[in-house]
Amino acid sequence: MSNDYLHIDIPHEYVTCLDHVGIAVPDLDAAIEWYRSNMGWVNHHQETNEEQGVVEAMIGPKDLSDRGGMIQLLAPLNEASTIAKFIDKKGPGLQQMCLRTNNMDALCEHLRAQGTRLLYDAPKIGTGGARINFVHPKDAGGVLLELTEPAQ
Ligand code: CMX
Repeated sequence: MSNDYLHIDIPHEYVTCLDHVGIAVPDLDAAIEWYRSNMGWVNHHQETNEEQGVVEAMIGPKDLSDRGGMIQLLAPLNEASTIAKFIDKKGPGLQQMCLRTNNMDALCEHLRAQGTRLLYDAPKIGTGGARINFVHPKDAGGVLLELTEPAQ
């Protein structure tokens, strides 16, 4: 495998778009209903991720053909959940921003080479089987930055 990506300054060919922003919510159904009745957005995908301690919904406009970023509503599965801790500490609200990559391994190598801290040594499984990792908020200007490589 080529190591060329270690020598580039900006890995623009690997980071393709803003995928979603994640909002911590105490009540998933109530949050879905708020976006339906106020914005007309619908729930396109819902799943439980035990490892991440969340039940989540990906919401967006009904017609996704003109697709921009979506909103991920994140409710805690239990008190030990990252989302439960976030809500306890800061209250409900914006918890993360997620950028999409087409090459998670190359991007993570590049970030580590810059001294940027990633939360996981190896990507974990996120929404719809995507490979995910996170940049620590202290290394990303106070934003918890998720990276996602969608499943093929
Ligand atoms: N956004 C911005 N800053 C955050 C943050 C967030 N979501 N969460 C924590 N921080 C800040 C804290 O305020 C703290 O800052 P100060 O030291 O100035 O107070 C600092 O980061 C470290 O906080 P901490 O208390 O040491 O660590 P936490 O226990 O709060 O954990 C983190 C923080 C990022 C390691 C944890 O939230 C994590 O592992 N996140 C990744 C997993 C995740 O978020 N899963 C849910 C979503 C799943 C999905 O998207 O699929």
